[in-house]
Amino acid sequence: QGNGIWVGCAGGLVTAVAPVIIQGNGIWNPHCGVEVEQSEYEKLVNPLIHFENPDEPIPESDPNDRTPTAGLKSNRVMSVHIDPKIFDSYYNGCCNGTFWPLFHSMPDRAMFCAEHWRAYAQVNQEFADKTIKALQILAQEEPADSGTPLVWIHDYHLMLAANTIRNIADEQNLKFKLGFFLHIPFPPWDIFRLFPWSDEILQGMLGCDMVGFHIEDYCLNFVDCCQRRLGCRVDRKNLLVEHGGRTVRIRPLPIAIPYERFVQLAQAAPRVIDTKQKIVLGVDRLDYTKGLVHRLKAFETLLEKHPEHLEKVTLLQIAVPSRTDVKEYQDLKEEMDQLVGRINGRFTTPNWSPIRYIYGCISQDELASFYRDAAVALVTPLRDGMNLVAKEFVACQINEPPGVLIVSPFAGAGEQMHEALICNPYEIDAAAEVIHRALTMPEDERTLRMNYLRKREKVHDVNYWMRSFLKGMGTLITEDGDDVLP
Ligand code: GDG
Repeated sequence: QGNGIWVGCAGGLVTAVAPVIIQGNGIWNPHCGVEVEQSEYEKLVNPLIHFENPDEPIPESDPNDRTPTAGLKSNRVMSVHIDPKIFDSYYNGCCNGTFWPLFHSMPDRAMFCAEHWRAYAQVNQEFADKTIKALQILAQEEPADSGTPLVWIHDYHLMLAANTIRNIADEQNLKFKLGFFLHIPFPPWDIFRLFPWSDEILQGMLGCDMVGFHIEDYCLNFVDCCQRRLGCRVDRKNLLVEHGGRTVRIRPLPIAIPYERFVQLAQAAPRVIDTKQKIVLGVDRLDYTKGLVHRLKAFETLLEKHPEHLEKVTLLQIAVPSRTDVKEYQDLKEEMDQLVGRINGRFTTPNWSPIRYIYGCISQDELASFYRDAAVALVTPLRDGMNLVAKEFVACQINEPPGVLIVSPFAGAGEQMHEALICNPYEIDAAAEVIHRALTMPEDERTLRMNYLRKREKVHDVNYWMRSFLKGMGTLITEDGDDVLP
């Protein structure tokens, strides 16, 4: 950890948002880890608000500084200093111990704790205060005709901040637009209402002009909660919620990937996998929402029921360490270690092991090579906001004939990527059959399905997502003056 940021952990929000922010010379609030190459890091010029490491205050900006954290030394940086104990209650407690499981519809794993909630409210307040300061600075600096500043808040870590920002900024007559994007699912009303302070979350998010979710189901869940918990007037067809005398727009904006970048990575990546064997690939943060235990069991069932795959097919599972301070995650690691050991012990022969398990983070080049050369990708979360791995796999499938994508209907990606094989991860026997079908699918069917999948991701890439959000906010005017959603 240096200057309050962590380098080296992988995650969807970072992979999706950081490149567009870097390209756009924009602002970035890297409070939960950034994984970018050093050369890209140097271009990360204007991070605005981030957590400060109290032991290492941010030095003055030096234009000749070429170190990885140079971006953070810009004088545009504003730090949010959080006491480590509060941070623990906020991040490991409320964010990852409560919201993460609850919003993934796994309430039995969620803890409800007033102290964690207070820490969450405090951190959100501090982010809001810094944002107000930033708006004040912009108001003094910017010429009057330079447009309205956009505050774009990301994810479940900051669901209260918008309402606070709006109240203070309105009082001070500051010009701004407020947008929010949630990277995880928004749960149905019946799950959401389990959280004792759920009304405050809704009010927090309704401080925005527009709230974006990956898919329409999450939008409808949110609209439903606003109506049933707060009594708001809502328009389900047009996804509008009336609150505090304003109309808040709710939008499905499926996140995507930098498609061309992954194609290029796949073109350049060296061959790592021995192609004599068919590889079934899994790439996930080690998280209980990703369905890894179910997946290993489905693969075991495949080997049991279809012994023709013995010594011919290998499951290559990358599991990136994640939230290692949280007990649930430590327990999952233990369970995975045991399960991999048991299945390998059961089927391994002198020349072959059924599962290759990498617990760690690999380089993007190596990842692209795996994506390109795998015969099947298994994207089978129990619940997932979107899932970028499914999209990255498709982008990297440049070999002829291509491989097969298997995706869970409980991921946002499963809602969008209709040409993939759909697989319910809870149904172990059926999942094994889907893997068998993928491994034995005729070449022309594989090609047909993959062509459709690739076409969609190519057109609807992460820049399209970004532009759609900005258009929805009315902050992006295209050449023909059109500022409505595509
Ligand atoms: C959240 C939501 C939503 C993984 N292993 C390695 C590695 N990765 C990268 C992948 C991908 C990212 O991590 C994982 O993204 P996902 O979307 O699959 O999942 P979350 O981290 O849970 O992301 C999710 C996303 O936000 C965006 O809105 O899609 O639903 O949960 O980009 O490539 N990268 C490298 N080495 C690895 O070993 N370099």
